[in-house]
Amino acid sequence: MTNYTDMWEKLNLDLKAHDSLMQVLGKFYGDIYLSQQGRLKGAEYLDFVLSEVHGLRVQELQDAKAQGRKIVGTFCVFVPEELTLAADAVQVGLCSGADAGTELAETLVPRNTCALIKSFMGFKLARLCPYIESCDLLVGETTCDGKKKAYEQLAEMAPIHIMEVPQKKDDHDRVLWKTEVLRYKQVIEKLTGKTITADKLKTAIKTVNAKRRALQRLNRLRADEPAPISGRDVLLVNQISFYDDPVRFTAKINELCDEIEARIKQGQGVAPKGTPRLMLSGCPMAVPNWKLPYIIESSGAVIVSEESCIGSRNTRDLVDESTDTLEGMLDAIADRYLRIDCATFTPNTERLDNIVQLAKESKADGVIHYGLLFCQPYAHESFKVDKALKDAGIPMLSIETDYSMEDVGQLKTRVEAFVEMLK
Ligand code: BJ8
Repeated sequence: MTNYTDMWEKLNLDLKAHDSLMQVLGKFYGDIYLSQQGRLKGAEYLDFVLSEVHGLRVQELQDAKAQGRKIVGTFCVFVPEELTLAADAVQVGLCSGADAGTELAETLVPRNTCALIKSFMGFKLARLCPYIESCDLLVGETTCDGKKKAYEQLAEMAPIHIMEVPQKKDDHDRVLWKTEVLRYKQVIEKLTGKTITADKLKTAIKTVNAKRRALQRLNRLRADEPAPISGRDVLLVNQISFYDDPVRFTAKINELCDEIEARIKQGQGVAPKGTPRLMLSGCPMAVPNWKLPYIIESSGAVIVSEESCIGSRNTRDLVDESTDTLEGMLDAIADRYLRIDCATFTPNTERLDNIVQLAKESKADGVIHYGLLFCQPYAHESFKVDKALKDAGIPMLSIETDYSMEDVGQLKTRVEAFVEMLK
């Protein structure tokens, strides 16, 4: 096994704390993932990427930097990866799903801040994340108040550009958003010293769309009955999509889909026919936030879809590929990203329609609405989601939690009761 200690040292990680984190993560992964029965062969790619999460991929980033490429870290699906790639930079997602550095984070953000924000602040402050330490630029965005204010603190520690995401989707909001897309184009061009041409942007749009198409294909296939792949594995696929090389990732996911197609032909699944099928909806589950999926799938149900930014919300819409002019492509990018139905928008009625549609398409028997504790936007919308699903005849259970393990027993009892009711 390659020793990455020198690399981590150069990145100024706290080696001792990092070692402990890796040990916990390895055990957690073993318990939740490697214990699964009937996994697909293609899941070996997932296991490999995860086993090298702070190793090989980080090494690749250092190699890219040595060749003059820049690394851009993001916290939200509003940052257009197409522009980052067209400027020959690498984009990595930095949303964090682990309880790490929380005490340090709470010296800069209020205690009643969601776990996701505390996590990325904690990772930075405790020097635990080789990705954030590899970044030449962080890109934040004006979505929820918690993130906005946390970025002000982060700006004291690292170079950061903030994209202004509008709160509404009227015509003048579209004008603002297009301006922000253009502003990001200038920022990334300045960072990399490369001009984004129509040809480069076209290629980048195709690359990112291909990644989304592979994930859409995976989502269509898993709608089959019996479910051919576990929700845990698909969540992992979505999590990995934020930091693996996009071309390699797309090829691997398409291979996985080929294998699933063969499995479907043989009528095989990860759980017997008739197993209650659940959809997850709500806040993103960043790696290694696998707590709730594990609870659900060890309570006699299988997860068949995720209405979340680390799920369908990020893959549902493609950038229109029909235009060849630079201006036309920038418009297509602005339009595609403004279709994201994040709960920070008001109103956000399209999310309700999208949830009902996805629940039907994935043949979900019920929905679990997942809110991170102290996340106001998603907690508010959970009431409307409940009503929309009730009107469609689909039962919903609302769960609020964080990254700690203290409530596992209590959550399991509630999930088991919900699954029993669906039976
Ligand atoms: S587009 S969902 S990735 S903002 S959970 S930090 S909302 S308090 S993550 Fe998100 Fe972009 Fe929207 Fe998607 Fe705030 Fe809520 Fe925390 Fe959240």
